[in-house]
Amino acid sequence: MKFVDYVTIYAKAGHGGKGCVSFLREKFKPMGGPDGGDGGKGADIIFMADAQLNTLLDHKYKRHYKGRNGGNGKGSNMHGANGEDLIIKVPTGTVVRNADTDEIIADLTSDAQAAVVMKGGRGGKGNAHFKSSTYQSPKFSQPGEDGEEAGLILELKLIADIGLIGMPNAGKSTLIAAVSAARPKIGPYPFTTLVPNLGVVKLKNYMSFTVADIPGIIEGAHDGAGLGLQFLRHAERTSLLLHLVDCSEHIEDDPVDVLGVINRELGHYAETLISKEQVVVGTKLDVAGEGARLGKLRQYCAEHGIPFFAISAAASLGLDELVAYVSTRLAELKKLRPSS
Ligand SMILES: Nc1nc2c(ncn2[C@@H]2O[C@H](COP(=O)(O)OP(=O)(O)OP(=O)(O)O)[C@@H](O)[C@H]2O)c(=O)[nH]1
Ligand SMILES: [Mg+2]
Repeated sequence: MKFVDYVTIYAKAGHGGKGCVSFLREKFKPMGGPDGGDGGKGADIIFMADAQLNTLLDHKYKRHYKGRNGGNGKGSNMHGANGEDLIIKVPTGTVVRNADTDEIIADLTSDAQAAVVMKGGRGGKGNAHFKSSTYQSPKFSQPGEDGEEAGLILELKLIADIGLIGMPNAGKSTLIAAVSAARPKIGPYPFTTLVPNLGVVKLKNYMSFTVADIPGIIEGAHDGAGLGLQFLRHAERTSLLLHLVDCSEHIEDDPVDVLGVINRELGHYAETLISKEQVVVGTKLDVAGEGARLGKLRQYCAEHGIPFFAISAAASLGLDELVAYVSTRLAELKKLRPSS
Protein backbone atom coordinates (compact mmCIF):
# COMPACT_ATOMS: atom_id res chain seq x y z
CA MET A 1 0.00 0.00 0.00
CA LYS A 2 1.27 3.42 -0.84
CA PHE A 3 2.46 5.41 2.14
CA VAL A 4 1.22 8.99 2.08
CA ASP A 5 1.83 11.19 5.10
CA TYR A 6 0.90 14.67 3.88
CA VAL A 7 -2.19 15.84 2.03
CA THR A 8 -4.22 18.99 1.70
CA ILE A 9 -7.98 18.80 1.51
CA TYR A 10 -10.97 21.11 1.68
CA ALA A 11 -13.74 20.61 4.19
CA LYS A 12 -17.04 22.39 4.58
CA ALA A 13 -19.46 21.64 7.37
CA GLY A 14 -23.20 21.66 6.71
CA HIS A 15 -25.27 24.82 6.59
CA GLY A 16 -27.95 25.24 9.24
CA GLY A 17 -31.56 24.87 8.05
CA LYS A 18 -33.87 27.91 7.84
CA GLY A 19 -36.33 28.70 10.58
CA CYS A 20 -39.93 28.57 9.36
CA VAL A 21 -42.61 31.27 9.31
CA SER A 22 -45.99 29.67 9.85
CA PHE A 23 -49.21 30.25 11.78
CA LEU A 24 -51.50 27.78 13.33
CA ARG A 25 -54.71 27.47 11.35
CA GLU A 26 -57.54 25.49 12.82
CA LYS A 27 -61.18 25.58 11.97
CA PHE A 28 -62.37 27.30 15.11
CA LYS A 29 -59.18 29.28 15.82
CA PRO A 30 -58.72 31.66 12.89
CA MET A 31 -56.12 33.70 14.72
CA GLY A 32 -53.82 30.87 15.83
CA GLY A 33 -50.34 31.84 16.96
CA PRO A 34 -47.01 31.46 15.15
CA ASP A 35 -45.85 27.84 14.89
CA GLY A 36 -42.82 27.96 12.60
CA GLY A 37 -40.25 25.38 13.72
CA ASP A 38 -36.46 25.80 13.88
CA GLY A 39 -34.05 24.72 11.19
CA GLY A 40 -31.84 21.68 11.86
CA LYS A 41 -28.13 21.97 12.56
CA GLY A 42 -25.68 21.45 9.71
CA ALA A 43 -23.43 18.39 9.89
CA ASP A 44 -20.15 18.68 11.75
CA ILE A 45 -17.05 17.35 10.09
CA ILE A 46 -15.37 15.01 12.53
CA PHE A 47 -11.97 13.38 12.17
CA MET A 48 -11.44 10.08 13.91
CA ALA A 49 -8.21 8.14 14.42
CA ASP A 50 -8.18 4.52 13.32
CA ALA A 51 -5.22 2.37 14.30
CA GLN A 52 -5.96 0.00 11.39
CA LEU A 53 -5.02 2.70 8.90
CA ASN A 54 -1.43 3.59 8.14
CA THR A 55 -1.57 5.97 5.22
CA LEU A 56 -3.42 9.13 4.18
CA LEU A 57 -3.63 7.77 0.63
CA ASP A 58 -7.46 7.82 0.56
CA HIS A 59 -7.43 11.55 1.06
CA LYS A 60 -4.99 12.21 -1.73
CA TYR A 61 -7.64 11.57 -4.33
CA LYS A 62 -10.77 12.64 -2.50
CA ARG A 63 -9.97 16.18 -1.59
CA HIS A 64 -13.34 17.76 -0.94
CA TYR A 65 -15.55 16.89 1.99
CA LYS A 66 -18.90 18.51 2.55
CA GLY A 67 -21.23 17.97 5.47
CA ARG A 68 -24.99 17.73 4.87
CA ASN A 69 -27.11 20.78 5.45
CA GLY A 70 -29.70 20.92 8.20
CA GLY A 71 -33.33 20.61 7.12
CA ASN A 72 -35.56 23.68 7.16
CA GLY A 73 -38.05 24.13 9.99
CA LYS A 74 -41.72 23.45 9.22
CA GLY A 75 -45.14 24.49 10.44
CA SER A 76 -46.74 22.94 13.53
CA ASN A 77 -43.43 23.64 15.37
CA MET A 78 -41.63 20.95 13.43
CA HIS A 79 -37.87 21.08 13.80
CA GLY A 80 -35.82 20.53 10.64
CA ALA A 81 -33.62 17.40 10.65
CA ASN A 82 -30.02 17.84 11.78
CA GLY A 83 -27.47 17.04 9.08
CA GLU A 84 -25.82 13.74 9.97
CA ASP A 85 -22.21 14.37 11.03
CA LEU A 86 -19.54 13.37 8.55
CA ILE A 87 -16.88 11.18 10.16
CA ILE A 88 -13.57 10.96 8.32
CA LYS A 89 -11.18 8.22 9.42
CA VAL A 90 -7.46 8.88 9.45
CA PRO A 91 -4.46 6.93 10.75
CA THR A 92 -3.61 7.35 14.41
CA GLY A 93 -0.97 10.06 14.66
CA THR A 94 -2.65 12.42 12.19
CA VAL A 95 -2.39 16.13 12.88
CA VAL A 96 -5.05 18.37 11.29
CA ARG A 97 -4.07 21.97 10.65
CA ASN A 98 -5.74 24.97 9.07
CA ALA A 99 -3.93 25.45 5.76
CA ASP A 100 -4.16 29.25 5.94
CA THR A 101 -3.18 29.88 9.54
CA ASP A 102 -1.19 26.70 10.26
CA GLU A 103 -3.11 26.43 13.52
CA ILE A 104 -3.42 22.87 14.84
CA ILE A 105 -7.10 21.97 14.99
CA ALA A 106 -6.70 18.36 16.12
CA ASP A 107 -3.92 15.95 16.98
CA LEU A 108 -5.31 12.43 17.02
CA THR A 109 -2.80 10.38 18.94
CA SER A 110 -4.86 7.44 20.17
CA ASP A 111 -7.10 4.92 18.42
CA ALA A 112 -10.73 6.06 18.07
CA GLN A 113 -9.94 9.56 19.32
CA ALA A 114 -12.24 12.00 17.55
CA ALA A 115 -12.43 15.75 17.14
CA VAL A 116 -14.90 18.11 15.53
CA VAL A 117 -12.76 19.90 13.00
CA MET A 118 -15.41 21.99 11.21
CA LYS A 119 -18.60 22.90 13.06
CA GLY A 120 -21.92 22.73 11.29
CA GLY A 121 -24.01 25.90 11.17
CA ARG A 122 -26.79 26.39 13.72
CA GLY A 123 -30.31 26.11 12.47
CA GLY A 124 -32.33 29.36 12.34
CA LYS A 125 -35.11 29.90 14.83
CA GLY A 126 -38.68 29.65 13.54
CA ASN A 127 -41.16 32.45 14.08
CA ALA A 128 -42.68 30.64 17.07
CA HIS A 129 -39.68 31.91 19.06
CA PHE A 130 -40.39 35.53 18.41
CA LYS A 131 -43.84 35.81 19.83
CA SER A 132 -44.13 38.20 22.76
CA SER A 133 -46.96 39.90 24.64
CA THR A 134 -46.63 42.94 22.41
CA TYR A 135 -45.88 41.08 19.23
CA GLN A 136 -48.35 38.31 18.60
CA SER A 137 -47.75 37.54 14.94
CA PRO A 138 -44.07 37.68 14.02
CA LYS A 139 -43.73 37.21 10.28
CA PHE A 140 -40.04 36.49 10.30
CA SER A 141 -37.64 33.73 11.20
CA GLN A 142 -33.85 33.34 11.22
CA PRO A 143 -31.84 31.92 8.38
CA GLY A 144 -29.52 29.03 9.22
CA GLU A 145 -25.87 29.83 9.87
CA ASP A 146 -23.04 28.86 7.56
CA GLY A 147 -21.01 25.78 8.41
CA GLU A 148 -17.31 26.34 8.99
CA GLU A 149 -15.10 25.71 5.99
CA ALA A 150 -11.37 25.71 5.42
CA GLY A 151 -8.46 24.20 3.61
CA LEU A 152 -6.88 21.61 5.87
CA ILE A 153 -3.46 20.02 6.00
CA LEU A 154 -3.45 16.42 7.18
CA GLU A 155 -0.07 15.28 8.33
CA LEU A 156 0.66 11.82 9.65
CA LYS A 157 3.35 11.77 12.32
CA LEU A 158 3.91 8.19 13.34
CA ILE A 159 3.71 7.40 17.00
CA ALA A 160 6.92 5.72 18.04
CA ASP A 161 9.08 5.81 21.15
CA ILE A 162 12.37 5.37 19.34
CA GLY A 163 13.51 6.79 16.01
CA LEU A 164 16.33 5.19 14.01
CA ILE A 165 18.26 7.81 12.12
CA GLY A 166 21.46 7.83 10.11
CA MET A 167 23.01 7.75 6.66
CA PRO A 168 21.64 5.37 4.06
CA ASN A 169 23.10 1.88 4.50
CA ALA A 170 23.92 2.45 8.15
CA GLY A 171 21.94 -0.65 9.09
CA LYS A 172 18.71 0.87 10.39
CA SER A 173 16.36 -1.59 8.73
CA THR A 174 18.58 -4.52 9.68
CA LEU A 175 18.37 -3.39 13.30
CA ILE A 176 14.57 -3.02 13.36
CA ALA A 177 14.26 -6.44 11.72
CA ALA A 178 16.55 -7.94 14.39
CA VAL A 179 14.65 -6.57 17.39
CA SER A 180 11.03 -6.57 16.19
CA ALA A 181 8.67 -8.42 13.88
CA ALA A 182 8.99 -5.69 11.22
CA ARG A 183 10.34 -7.03 7.92
CA PRO A 184 11.52 -4.07 5.91
CA LYS A 185 13.54 -4.39 2.75
CA ILE A 186 17.28 -4.50 3.41
CA GLY A 187 19.85 -3.87 0.71
CA PRO A 188 23.50 -3.02 0.16
CA TYR A 189 22.69 0.24 -1.56
CA PRO A 190 21.52 3.66 -0.35
CA PHE A 191 17.81 4.46 0.03
CA THR A 192 16.58 0.93 0.29
CA THR A 193 13.97 2.26 2.69
CA LEU A 194 11.69 4.77 1.00
CA VAL A 195 9.03 5.08 3.67
CA PRO A 196 9.28 4.67 7.43
CA ASN A 197 8.67 1.27 9.03
CA LEU A 198 7.24 0.71 12.47
CA GLY A 199 8.22 -2.18 14.72
CA VAL A 200 7.23 -3.22 18.22
CA VAL A 201 10.00 -4.47 20.50
CA LYS A 202 8.60 -6.94 23.03
CA LEU A 203 10.55 -7.28 26.25
CA LYS A 204 10.84 -10.30 28.53
CA ASN A 205 8.89 -8.49 31.26
CA TYR A 206 5.84 -8.27 28.94
CA MET A 207 6.41 -4.62 28.29
CA SER A 208 7.04 -3.15 24.86
CA PHE A 209 8.06 -0.08 22.95
CA THR A 210 7.78 1.01 19.32
CA VAL A 211 10.56 1.86 16.92
CA ALA A 212 10.39 3.85 13.68
CA ASP A 213 12.97 3.08 11.00
CA ILE A 214 13.34 6.36 9.16
CA PRO A 215 14.71 6.54 5.59
CA GLY A 216 18.35 7.56 5.36
CA ILE A 217 19.49 11.17 5.41
CA ILE A 218 22.46 12.62 3.54
CA GLU A 219 24.29 15.92 3.56
CA GLY A 220 22.20 18.64 1.92
CA ALA A 221 18.93 16.81 2.61
CA HIS A 222 17.46 20.13 3.76
CA ASP A 223 18.02 21.35 0.18
CA GLY A 224 16.32 18.26 -1.18
CA ALA A 225 19.31 15.93 -1.55
CA GLY A 226 18.38 12.26 -1.38
CA LEU A 227 14.88 11.89 0.00
CA GLY A 228 15.08 15.26 1.71
CA LEU A 229 14.02 15.71 5.32
CA GLN A 230 10.31 15.00 4.89
CA PHE A 231 10.39 11.74 6.80
CA LEU A 232 11.81 13.38 9.89
CA ARG A 233 8.23 14.24 10.81
CA HIS A 234 8.07 10.63 11.97
CA ALA A 235 10.86 11.29 14.46
CA GLU A 236 9.06 14.26 16.01
CA ARG A 237 7.07 12.32 18.57
CA THR A 238 9.84 9.94 19.62
CA SER A 239 11.44 10.12 23.06
CA LEU A 240 14.85 8.92 22.00
CA LEU A 241 16.81 8.80 18.77
CA LEU A 242 19.21 6.00 17.95
CA HIS A 243 21.80 7.48 15.67
CA LEU A 244 23.37 4.68 13.62
CA VAL A 245 26.83 5.05 12.14
CA ASP A 246 28.39 2.36 9.94
CA CYS A 247 31.75 1.50 11.48
CA SER A 248 33.01 -0.73 8.64
CA GLU A 249 36.59 0.15 7.87
CA HIS A 250 36.01 0.44 4.10
CA ILE A 251 33.98 3.61 4.61
CA GLU A 252 36.11 6.66 4.09
CA ASP A 253 34.07 9.32 5.86
CA ASP A 254 35.17 10.12 9.37
CA PRO A 255 32.50 8.66 11.70
CA VAL A 256 32.46 11.76 13.90
CA ASP A 257 31.92 13.94 10.81
CA VAL A 258 29.06 11.64 9.79
CA LEU A 259 27.45 12.25 13.17
CA GLY A 260 27.83 16.01 12.64
CA VAL A 261 26.35 15.91 9.13
CA ILE A 262 23.21 14.13 10.30
CA ASN A 263 22.83 16.34 13.35
CA ARG A 264 23.10 19.48 11.24
CA GLU A 265 20.35 18.14 9.00
CA LEU A 266 18.18 17.45 12.06
CA GLY A 267 18.78 21.04 13.13
CA HIS A 268 17.67 22.25 9.71
CA TYR A 269 14.45 20.32 10.14
CA ALA A 270 13.57 21.51 13.63
CA GLU A 271 15.14 22.77 16.82
CA THR A 272 13.08 20.22 18.75
CA LEU A 273 14.70 17.37 16.87
CA ILE A 274 18.27 18.39 17.52
CA SER A 275 17.57 18.74 21.22
CA LYS A 276 16.17 15.21 21.48
CA GLU A 277 18.10 12.70 23.52
CA GLN A 278 20.39 10.56 21.34
CA VAL A 279 22.18 7.28 21.67
CA VAL A 280 24.96 6.69 19.17
CA VAL A 281 25.11 3.18 17.77
CA GLY A 282 28.17 1.96 15.86
CA THR A 283 26.94 -0.73 13.45
CA LYS A 284 28.35 -3.78 11.64
CA LEU A 285 30.61 -4.73 14.53
CA ASP A 286 31.00 -8.21 12.99
CA VAL A 287 32.98 -6.75 10.09
CA ALA A 288 34.23 -3.56 11.76
CA GLY A 289 35.69 -5.17 14.86
CA GLU A 290 37.23 -2.75 17.34
CA GLY A 291 38.78 -0.85 14.43
CA ALA A 292 39.94 2.75 14.25
CA ARG A 293 36.57 4.12 13.14
CA LEU A 294 34.69 2.45 15.93
CA GLY A 295 37.36 3.52 18.43
CA LYS A 296 37.14 7.13 17.32
CA LEU A 297 33.36 7.20 17.62
CA ARG A 298 33.45 5.54 21.03
CA GLN A 299 35.99 8.05 22.28
CA TYR A 300 34.07 11.04 20.92
CA CYS A 301 30.89 9.88 22.63
CA ALA A 302 32.71 9.26 25.92
CA GLU A 303 34.18 12.77 25.81
CA HIS A 304 30.79 14.32 25.11
CA GLY A 305 28.75 12.24 27.54
CA ILE A 306 26.74 10.58 24.75
CA PRO A 307 25.68 6.97 25.38
CA PHE A 308 27.40 4.69 22.86
CA PHE A 309 26.79 1.08 21.83
CA ALA A 310 28.54 -1.07 19.25
CA ILE A 311 26.32 -3.67 17.60
CA SER A 312 26.01 -6.10 14.80
CA ALA A 313 22.38 -6.61 13.88
CA ALA A 314 23.44 -9.28 11.38
CA ALA A 315 25.43 -11.31 13.91
CA SER A 316 23.33 -10.40 16.97
CA LEU A 317 26.13 -8.70 18.85
CA GLY A 318 25.40 -6.05 21.45
CA LEU A 319 21.65 -6.04 20.77
CA ASP A 320 20.61 -7.15 24.26
CA GLU A 321 22.70 -4.40 25.85
CA LEU A 322 21.24 -1.79 23.51
CA VAL A 323 17.63 -2.93 24.07
CA ALA A 324 18.24 -3.05 27.84
CA TYR A 325 19.58 0.51 27.85
CA VAL A 326 16.71 1.81 25.72
CA SER A 327 14.04 0.06 27.76
CA THR A 328 15.48 1.36 31.04
CA ARG A 329 15.53 4.86 29.66
CA LEU A 330 11.96 4.56 28.36
CA ALA A 331 10.84 3.14 31.70
CA GLU A 332 12.32 6.21 33.39
CA LEU A 333 10.39 8.36 30.94
CA LYS A 334 7.26 6.26 31.66
CA LYS A 335 6.96 5.29 28.02
CA LEU A 336 6.94 1.50 28.24
CA ARG A 337 3.60 -0.18 27.59
CA PRO A 338 2.33 -3.65 28.34
CA SER A 339 2.77 -5.94 25.32
CA SER A 340 -0.42 -6.84 23.56
N1 LIG B 1 28.04 -7.33 8.02
C1 LIG B 1 26.97 -6.65 8.38
N2 LIG B 1 26.22 -6.07 7.45
C2 LIG B 1 25.15 -5.37 7.87
C3 LIG B 1 24.80 -5.24 9.23
N3 LIG B 1 23.72 -4.46 9.33
C4 LIG B 1 23.37 -4.14 8.07
N4 LIG B 1 24.23 -4.68 7.18
C5 LIG B 1 24.18 -4.58 5.72
O1 LIG B 1 24.26 -3.22 5.35
C6 LIG B 1 23.44 -2.95 4.22
C7 LIG B 1 22.47 -1.84 4.55
O2 LIG B 1 21.60 -2.28 5.57
P1 LIG B 1 20.15 -1.65 5.77
O3 LIG B 1 19.63 -2.19 7.06
O4 LIG B 1 19.34 -1.84 4.54
O5 LIG B 1 20.54 -0.12 5.93
P2 LIG B 1 19.57 1.13 6.16
O6 LIG B 1 20.22 2.00 7.16
O7 LIG B 1 18.22 0.68 6.46
O8 LIG B 1 19.68 1.81 4.73
P3 LIG B 1 18.60 2.76 3.99
O9 LIG B 1 17.29 2.08 4.05
O10 LIG B 1 19.12 2.83 2.60
O11 LIG B 1 18.63 4.07 4.68
C8 LIG B 1 22.75 -4.26 3.90
O12 LIG B 1 23.49 -4.91 2.86
C9 LIG B 1 22.86 -5.05 5.18
O13 LIG B 1 22.86 -6.45 4.97
C10 LIG B 1 25.63 -5.88 10.19
O14 LIG B 1 25.44 -5.85 11.39
N5 LIG B 1 26.70 -6.55 9.70
MG1 LIG C 1 16.56 0.85 5.40
